[in-house]
Amino acid sequence: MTSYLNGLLTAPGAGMLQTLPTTNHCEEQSMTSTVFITGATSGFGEATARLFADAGWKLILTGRRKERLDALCAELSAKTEVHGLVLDVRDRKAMEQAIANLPAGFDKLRGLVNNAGLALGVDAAQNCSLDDWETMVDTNIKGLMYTTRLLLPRLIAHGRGASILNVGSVAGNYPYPGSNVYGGTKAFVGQFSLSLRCDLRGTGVRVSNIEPGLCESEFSLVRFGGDQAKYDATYAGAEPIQPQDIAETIFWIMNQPAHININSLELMPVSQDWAGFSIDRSVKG
Ligand code: NDP
Ligand code: 8X3
Repeated sequence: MTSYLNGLLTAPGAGMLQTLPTTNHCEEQSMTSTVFITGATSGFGEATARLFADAGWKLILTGRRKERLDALCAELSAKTEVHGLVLDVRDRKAMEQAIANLPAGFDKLRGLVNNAGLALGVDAAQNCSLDDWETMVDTNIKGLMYTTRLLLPRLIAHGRGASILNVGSVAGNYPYPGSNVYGGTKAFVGQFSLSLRCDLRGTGVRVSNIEPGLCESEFSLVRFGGDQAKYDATYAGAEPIQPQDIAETIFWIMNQPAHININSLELMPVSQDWAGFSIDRSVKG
């Protein structure tokens, strides 16, 4: 379900009451815009791809799972032009090659959604696997870094109205047991987003970081190694945010008037808040 109808763009959030006219929303509306979305084979990335397709944007979609990517590209091709790239964001050479060789018609970019990412495990640091830590760093930090650096020239060439939307997390803002390296990678995303804004001064390119809390997606299956019971327990009774909610938030941020930059946007389901400081009461006097 999309939340914009007949030229009306709706502010983010479910059950929206407030509608905003698209007129003057962005000077670029009249052009066909292209957005590059990493991690479009499930969750936020897939929902975001669908929403931008409904709005007529051209899509460059990436992910490692070819079958899923092919199916999505085929489906969305009925609505817009789509270019699929089976890519692992950790593979710098493959990223360089794919981005250098974007086909005509997809080589001018207005938007980048740096979404591909993952968490592996919730073990205490002293019990974690270094391999898992490296995978999170390579994906959430280095993959995002490669994508951003390689696409920056195209976004700068677009200039005013272009935007980079990074997907951070509440885990980058607040520590919780087992967030260790995952939280660290998302803190990087937040600080990198702010720093990018400084470097892009004068280019017209905007940078935003969304920081979602509990959202229902394959994220938790990946995090718990495919354990469906842990997945179910994570979301039970919590009414978590859905990928469609995130897609609408991303769409709203990237379609703000060209003179506005949403620096960061943190969102949680109403059911989630902060547990408060924890205290170890086993300390012997
Ligand atoms: P999903 O697991 O549903 O989606 C993750 C996407 O990232 C998939 O499309 C996956 O595709 C892609 N991906 C993972 N690793 C790589 C890689 N090495 N190269 C290319 N693509 C990769 O999870 P979400 O949609 O929930 O997560 C999207 C982002 O949102 C992540 O950055 C996550 O950290 C963040 N986030 C998630 C929250 C949640 O509670 N769900 C909350 C806050 C932030 P494929 O496997 O095909 O490569
Ligand atoms: C995912 C949200 O709270 O599991 O980034 O870290 S959380």
